[in-house]
Amino acid sequence: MTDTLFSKIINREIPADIVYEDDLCLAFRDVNPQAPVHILVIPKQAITKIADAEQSDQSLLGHLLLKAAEIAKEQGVGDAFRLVVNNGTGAGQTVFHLHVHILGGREFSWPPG
Ligand code: DGP
Repeated sequence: MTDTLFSKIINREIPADIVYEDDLCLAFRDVNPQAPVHILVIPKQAITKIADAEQSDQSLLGHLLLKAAEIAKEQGVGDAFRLVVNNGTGAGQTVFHLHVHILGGREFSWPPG
């Protein structure tokens, strides 16, 4: 896949407010927050979107979700937080490097818009 803004954040070519990093993933605050806590968790291995993930990505995808829940807890949002993965332009995906949004710190309604 082609490089995106998020590869540049991984490579420290553009700045970000990084809250967590390990060998597999990076988490940083969204530049356009939609909630008091809005963090993106991305794999260092670039996957364009969740629909393009493969069986071999199973453990990486599990890692992203487990870390997202841990980070939400660390950020003090309690039990009320939302994880969102937008897939494709029609669903609101604007950056084509898989990312899990962690949203917390406010009330959420359902269905989402
Ligand atoms: P999505 O619409 O699901 O593809 O989400 C992309 C998110 O990425 C969006 O909420 C805004 C955020 N974003 C875009 N560019 C940057 C950037 O350069 N830095 C940071 N921290 N976030 C960005």
